[in-house]
Amino acid sequence: MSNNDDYTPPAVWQWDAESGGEWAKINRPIAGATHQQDLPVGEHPLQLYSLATPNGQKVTIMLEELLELGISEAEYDAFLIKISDGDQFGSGFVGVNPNSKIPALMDHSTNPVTRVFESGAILQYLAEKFDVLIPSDHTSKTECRNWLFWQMGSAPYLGGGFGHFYAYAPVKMQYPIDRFTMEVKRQLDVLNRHLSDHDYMAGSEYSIADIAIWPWYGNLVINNSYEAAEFLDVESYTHVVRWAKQIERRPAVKRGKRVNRVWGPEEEQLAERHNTNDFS
Ligand SMILES: N[C@@H](CCC(=O)N[C@@H](CS)C(=O)NCC(=O)O)C(=O)O
Repeated sequence: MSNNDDYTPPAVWQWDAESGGEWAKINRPIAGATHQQDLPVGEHPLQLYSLATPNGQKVTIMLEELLELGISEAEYDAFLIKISDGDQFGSGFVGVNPNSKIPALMDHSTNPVTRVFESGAILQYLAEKFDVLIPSDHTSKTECRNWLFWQMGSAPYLGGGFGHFYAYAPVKMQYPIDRFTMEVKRQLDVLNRHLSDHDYMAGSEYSIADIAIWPWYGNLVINNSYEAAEFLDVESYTHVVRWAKQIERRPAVKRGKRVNRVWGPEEEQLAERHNTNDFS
């Protein structure tokens, strides 16, 4: 691999499996299953295959919020997908998500069983299925979707761009760090301006827009991601910090953050979730 400023791309790119970086061993330029591996199925209607990254947390927070609202049909089993071990390339997982990324959900309450992948699609599916956490009036519902899709388009710059080059790349390179820091600070300013006169992303009601955005930008401003709070001067985004801390206090968020988490302090971990008592 060349780290030089004078790198000239070859005519045809070749896969260099040794390219380095924390996630290098799971990155591949091809899709599809690498091995036969069936997925386990628990007893609840909803079967989640995930890991407690920000994209994974969106869905476990959503499911815990549904249960908090007393919706027992939202009971779920959450199985751990270890992406660093390549579980996302097992044949069973690829059958649920051909894109080989967590989170992925199977709804066994429908006939035939419904597969749902892409965290934004999963949030929308669950909100529509149970008719909650998405506003009902036309304007607020549209606003909720605006911010949900904003998150899906924006977060890759935060995770795949800023987070990758600031925290995970094998060498610190100023050009990509500057480029993605600029974009992430712009995104934080977008949120800050919006939250300066809105309680939540879609208005006065907490919704799937907040549930999508909080695991990325909420965690970032309360310094749970990339240890970048000082570098990004997150304290200056006062409205985002206010919103993030308010959401962090929700019981469903406290539980949802722990599901499929296998790192950090012991009391914040819960490798698999099969019923409410698993949290105690
Ligand atoms: N747009 C997808 C992104 C999902 C995603 O990037 N998942 C990551 C973890 S946060 C993953 O499974 N990575 C494994 C891999 O890239 O092989 C979503 O929101 O569901």
